[in-house]
This record gives sequence, C-alpha cells and structure tokens, in this order.
Amino acid sequence: MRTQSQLLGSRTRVKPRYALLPLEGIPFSRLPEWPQAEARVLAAPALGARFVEYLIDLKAGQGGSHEPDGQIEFFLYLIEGELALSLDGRRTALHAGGYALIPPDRGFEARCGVPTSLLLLRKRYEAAPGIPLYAPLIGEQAKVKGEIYAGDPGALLQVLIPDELSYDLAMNIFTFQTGHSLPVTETHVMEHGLYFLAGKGVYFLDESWMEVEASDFIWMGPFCPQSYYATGPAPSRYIYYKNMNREIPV
Ligand code: UGY
Ligand code: MN
Repeated sequence: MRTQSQLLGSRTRVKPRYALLPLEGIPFSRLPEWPQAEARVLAAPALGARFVEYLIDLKAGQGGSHEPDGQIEFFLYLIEGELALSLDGRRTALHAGGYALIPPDRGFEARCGVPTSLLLLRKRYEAAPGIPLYAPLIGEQAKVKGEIYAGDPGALLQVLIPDELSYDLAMNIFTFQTGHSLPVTETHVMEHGLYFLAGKGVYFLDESWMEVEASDFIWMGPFCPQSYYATGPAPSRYIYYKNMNREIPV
C-alpha cells in the first residue's frame, strides 16, 4: 500500500493475450477451502486463463483442505514458511521450495506452524485415451538439478514435474544470471502462469518490453510472443506453469 504522498502510476497491464500484475494491486479474498487465509487471485478464467492460480498467505496454525472431485488437479509450491501436508494418510513437512502435485482423485489437508506463503494452481485435468492418471508427487526444488538451457550456463532450468505423458502440465523454475536471457522470442500454444521469485528484469509480452521484479505475476495466453532479459544486480528467478502433453482440441 502506498502512502498518501505517493503517486498511483502502475506497471499493471491487462491485455487480451497477457497480463502483468504487480502484487500491490491485488486485494485479498477468503476461500472456502482455506477459510482463514488471505488469498490473492493471480489468474482466473475471467482474465482469459484456462487455470486458476492463487497466492495464499497463512498465519501460524492456519491451513486448508480439499475433497477430491475427480476433475481438478492441484499444484502447490511453498514460497516461505512450512506446511504439514496430509495426503493418502501420510504427512509430509514442506519447507520453502517444497512442492506437491495432487491428482484429481485425491484430497488433502494442509496446516502451517509458522507464517507461510504458497502458490496454489488449480487446473481441470485433461485425460487422454490410454494414458493412466499419475500418482501424487511431492518434491523439493533444492533436489532438482538445474539444467543448462539452450547452451547458456547463465540460464538454468529446473523441471519440477517429470516430462512424461501422464502429466498434462509442467511447472519449471528458471534462474538467470544478470545479463542473460531467453534465447529467442517464443510463440507457443501453451499458456503460462509465471510468478517472479527473485531479482528483476525486462519481459517482452506481445509487442512491448516491460520491467518486472520479484513478486510480480504474469499470465501469458496462447501464442503470446514472449521473451526475457535478466537485469541486475542479483540473479533473477521465476516459477511458471505450462499446459503440456495433450492433443489440441479442434
Ligand atoms: O518453457 C517455456 O515455454 C519457457 N521457456 N517460457 C518462458 O520462460 N516464458
Ligand atoms: Mn514460454
């Protein structure tokens, strides 16, 4: 929140093919499945996205739960704090960088002991003939090797979900050293929900370059031209969603 002596100019942009949403402009909401949490809706069908992404802030002792409905899958990533996640009768302690992918046939419960922030993505699972549903997946970012991206050691990609047909989505983390960039301007059918974890840079979206920094969210719709340069002084990092591995409906 700005003081009364500050100006109201904003980097926020909402366009048909993309949105740049600095966090300061997004109000809190309550959610039935996370009743005491302060939730911010980062992406929703109302924006044009075919998924929902929340930033959820929890105070110590707060949490959430979900009953399976056979249709919606969840990806959860801890930005800070710690979360006890109960799934399939087993409890796992997630710390910053911890994540879980929960298929549509499973429910879960989550509770934190310290103030905690997490990203939560909800998406309609896309079944494909002959492809079995995956099992729940729990992991830690620190244990996922950063692979050199397109031959540039200044751009490392961590793939949090195996690139296999049973998964209809990818969640990846990019880390760029200052001055490094994506190798091309991409244009692809997949959408992105991208949250900046650290640093700053300039993002190309559709027809314009714009400054971005930690805690910004970007939605990129299908075929939105996109590229990125990391500026400085520290490395920048973002986590992003991408729908993958399915036929494109006609
Ligand atoms: O995987 C991707 O499509 C990724 N290279 N896009 C991006 O970072 N905007
Ligand atoms: Mn992309």
